[in-house]
Amino acid sequence: MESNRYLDIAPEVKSALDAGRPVVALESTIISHGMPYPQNRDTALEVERIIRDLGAVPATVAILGGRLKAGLSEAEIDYLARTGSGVAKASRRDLPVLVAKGADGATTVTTTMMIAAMAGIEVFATGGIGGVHRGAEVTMDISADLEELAETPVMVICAGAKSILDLGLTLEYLETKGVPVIGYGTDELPAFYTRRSGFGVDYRLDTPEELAKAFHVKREMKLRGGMLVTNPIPEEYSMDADVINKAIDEAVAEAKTQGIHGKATTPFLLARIKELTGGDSLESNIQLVYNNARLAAKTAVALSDLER
Ligand code: PSU
Ligand code: MN
Repeated sequence: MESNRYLDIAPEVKSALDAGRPVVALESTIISHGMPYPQNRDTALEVERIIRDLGAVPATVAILGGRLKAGLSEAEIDYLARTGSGVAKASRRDLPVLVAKGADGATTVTTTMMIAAMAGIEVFATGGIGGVHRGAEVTMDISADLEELAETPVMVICAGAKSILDLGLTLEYLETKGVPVIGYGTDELPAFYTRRSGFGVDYRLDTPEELAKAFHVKREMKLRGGMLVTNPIPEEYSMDADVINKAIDEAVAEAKTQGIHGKATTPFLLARIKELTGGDSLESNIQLVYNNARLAAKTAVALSDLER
């Protein structure tokens, strides 16, 4: 990979990459804007442990003091967790100014993919991605995450998308942009808190080896862009669809009444859903992230076997 004078790769991550050993990237907006303290810190550290236990190296990504970081220390993760929304949520358009100012930023799916690709990391685990918001035909609120998936060669493993988004339009957008949407062990797009959405995925693949092979082939063909793997939440942690959808509808309506827009929309909706479901959604959220971390670690291991 091309060197980048603004990028710091943690020593452990660097030596794994140099040796062709598996590495999994992790985002930091989920830490600062996605969960309350201290669950956000504990989850971020546990995700790293899960990945290590499965033989891969975790690389949590963020911007600290204007440096693009691939791999954080425990103290840096704790800092992002404690500071919460006091850290800027950094998407693609935010990078130049944050770096020029020497500021901090929590990376979204978009910027985590960008920094992972700069570092040479191919697999990235998170909870949910951004997408086409409900009402986007009027508001034009479409997450930069979808554009990044079209451009940047990183596999993103998530639990589908929350129905704060218009899932049908999100799939249409990804189709237009040429992004493969894979269901892991399912033909149906998972809806984050629930295993089903009623929308089909493009392909079902059933093993980490199959995921790795598809990504490897894409790379060998030099095809631009990423791949979206949607991994359903484990049955025992999935939520009642009526309960969660009612909370989501209410949160979306409140955002509209209060005139919330731009980068504040997603964090507002996530926080309101958490309040409306009284913390049940937080436990589901944590468990699905662990589940995605396990799949990402196994896939990174399979990919490094193929590419070595
Ligand atoms: N959706 C979730 N949880 C999250 C996010 C989205 O279910 O934490 C975060 C991710 O960092 C994602 C970002 O990349 O929000 C998308 O923000 P926006 O919709 O403003 O693009
Ligand atoms: Mn948006």
